[in-house]
Amino acid sequence: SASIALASDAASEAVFEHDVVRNLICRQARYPDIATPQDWYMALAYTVRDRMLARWAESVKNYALHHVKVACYLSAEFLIGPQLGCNLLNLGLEEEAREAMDSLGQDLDALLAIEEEPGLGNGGLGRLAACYLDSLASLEIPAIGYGIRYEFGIFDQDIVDGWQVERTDKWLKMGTPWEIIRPDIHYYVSFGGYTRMWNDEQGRLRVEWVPGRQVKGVAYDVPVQGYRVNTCNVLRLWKSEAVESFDFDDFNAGDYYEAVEEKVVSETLSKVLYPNDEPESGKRLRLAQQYFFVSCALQDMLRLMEVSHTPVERFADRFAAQLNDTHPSIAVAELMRLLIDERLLSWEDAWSITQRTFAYTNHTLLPEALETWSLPLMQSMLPRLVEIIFEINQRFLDEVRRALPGDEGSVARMSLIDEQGDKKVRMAHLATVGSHKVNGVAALHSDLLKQTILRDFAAMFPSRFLNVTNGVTPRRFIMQSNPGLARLLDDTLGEKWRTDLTRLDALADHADDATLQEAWRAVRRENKAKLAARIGNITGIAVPPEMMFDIQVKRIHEYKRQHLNALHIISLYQRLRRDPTLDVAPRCFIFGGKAAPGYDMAKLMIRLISGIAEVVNQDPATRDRLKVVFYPDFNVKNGHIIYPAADLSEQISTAGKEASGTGNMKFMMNGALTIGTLDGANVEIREQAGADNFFLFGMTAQQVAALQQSGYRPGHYLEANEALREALDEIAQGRFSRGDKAMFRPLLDNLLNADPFLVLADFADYAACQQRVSEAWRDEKRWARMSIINTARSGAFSSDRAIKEYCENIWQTRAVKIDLAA
Ligand code: DL6
Repeated sequence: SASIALASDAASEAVFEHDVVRNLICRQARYPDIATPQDWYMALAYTVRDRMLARWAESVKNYALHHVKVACYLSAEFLIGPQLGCNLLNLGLEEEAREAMDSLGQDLDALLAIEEEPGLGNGGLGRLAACYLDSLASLEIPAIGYGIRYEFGIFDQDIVDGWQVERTDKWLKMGTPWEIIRPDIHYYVSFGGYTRMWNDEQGRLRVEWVPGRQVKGVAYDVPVQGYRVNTCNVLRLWKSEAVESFDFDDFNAGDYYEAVEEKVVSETLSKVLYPNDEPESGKRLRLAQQYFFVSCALQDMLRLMEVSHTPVERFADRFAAQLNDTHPSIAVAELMRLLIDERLLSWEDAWSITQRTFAYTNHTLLPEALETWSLPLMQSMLPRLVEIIFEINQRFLDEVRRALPGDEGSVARMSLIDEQGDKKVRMAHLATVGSHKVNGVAALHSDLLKQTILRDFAAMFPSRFLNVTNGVTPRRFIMQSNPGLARLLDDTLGEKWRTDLTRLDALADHADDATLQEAWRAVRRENKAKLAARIGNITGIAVPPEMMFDIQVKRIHEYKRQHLNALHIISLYQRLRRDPTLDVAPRCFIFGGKAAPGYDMAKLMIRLISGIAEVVNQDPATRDRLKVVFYPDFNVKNGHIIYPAADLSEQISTAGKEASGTGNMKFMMNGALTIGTLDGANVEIREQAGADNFFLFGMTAQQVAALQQSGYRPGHYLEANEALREALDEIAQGRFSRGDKAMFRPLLDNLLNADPFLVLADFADYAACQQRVSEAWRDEKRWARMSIINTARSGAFSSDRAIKEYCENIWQTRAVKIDLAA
């Protein structure tokens, strides 16, 4: 494998070109004269993949040879984004590929543009998992990502008449060149049935799970190439299949349809990704998905122990397994089952291995997002797992009772089973009890985690809790998305920032340098012109690139408060209409993001933004100074063009609600200034950038909690603020709904009567802060300086920093150099 990799490395552009044509013929069965762009894309992708696979083989060989510890990232979502561009970048093949395609009469950028992205995640949590895989490979850490190969990822979003319309994401319709199917790597996963106890020949008490049915999980591998290193790791995704493609007994008995049905039901398991922000209750299939991929992953890890002749007792020395939120937390009980029922370890030994193997990352404090599963549902689907959970719970609560004698309140609060009403299994408790480390994803979030939902656990096991602030990969989010900025950084600082983002810091010394500022503005102008052209193409709205681009892209959610942004736009619009001479910085407000299909309020927020756009963009009084755009189908690929074009990044969630945010980091790296609350990682972004280079507004998390406790009255804020009243009034009058006064009633009623995310309470301060933004924008030099400093101080938000912390503080994993020449 090393020699194959070296041969391709040494290869000239002519060999690359030759390989593309060979792949076009041998894999696509097409010859150049009749090849479509899709054929060329596939041929190029296979050519790149071949170069990765040679490195992959060498990486795997080394890991096995040296019995290294492997970090396993268990996640129901991996939002990996388009692959071709980042693989070319990481392999250092961009120029070679561009020239080769050029001489074949093909434009590389056009081919990059036709790639379908695998939408195997909802948003931040799934994208974080993908950034971490990129960093693990780039830092040469042996790692495997384990997840689900959803046939349909997150839905595609159209905007029709201002409303979100969901379309099935058929990302596999043309096939994907990035996966390698491994029919030989498959496992059986049981569901339903019952358990029975028996004594084996040695007199040991054994438990057997007699399943009602089984599903087969087949490995689909996606290679993950590190940046300019030889490490190539794997993302192993499981696809569900029927145990036998056809049940021949049924078939022969003439029951053809029953046989086919079994196949259809089994394949349903990995069919579709569930959108978040919707109640989980009753979603049997979702629980089945979680258990399915986790069981396959753990069986795979046990197999890897076997092939390397390592005794199972050493499992925790060979694997560190990170639970990305509670979605994979059933793994705690499943590893126990595999160790005690199948490997015949004692409970104590199995528990010690389990706790040393797992660590758990919490990504949300929102009560509605905390996973619980109905106990009866779990009992019917996973009877053996429930028995094990009961045993874990009993032993754990005994420990609690010993530590806190007589404190039955703590026992009830900490129990893995919620006994109030219909019984439920609390997955965050299972993950916390079964892990040796628990982390939040930003400093504030980790503190709040210890003060709120996991307070009792933090008091009992203080050393288990830590913070790892999220990070994002600068490969995708600077080098690939913003090549102009990357070149300018190279010219100013040299290239070392590319592998050590903290080196950007030196840029701050040049923040006032007029030449740098001019070059900086030129890069930004170009990025904005590109986005403006795209917006024109997609929406028909003409946006002048000279305007300030004020951008909020993220999932649509009440706590993220896109409606606060919308209310401010309305009030700005009203002021401008009233006084056309008003001196406000011309701005283009750009929104993007998907609403969960069942989340009516979020969908209404999209409709409101579209309605405002419709009015404001047409009005001759304002159309040269205000533009509003809803950019449809925000995804990783669209992010590439959006982040580098932002002047202002909107991070305006109610303090205490956004665990971290990662979009905020992508914007900062690309030189956007942030307007934000003290929430999630905004707090650390402001610390890094300096208070002068961040637009802060709003209540703190403490003030939010205090106000809510003392009885929040939105009416109070309404009475005190005329602009706010007028904005809400104009919505109520149907101004943004083509005269329909009923359309936004639910949204207005919610704000006026409950306002759970304190939009009205923060409005005045937000509007005042936006005024300061406008003033700062007028001073070109000041703005450029602030922008440069933001990029300079963004080094702390590289996912490389986060992964190093995971390795040192949680996983105890080390880099392994893959040397092709050795
Ligand atoms: O940690 C990644 C990402 C954070 O940046 C966001 O702040 C947070 O909302 C998100 N959490 C989820 C939780 N979903 N569930 N469960 O997506 O995680």
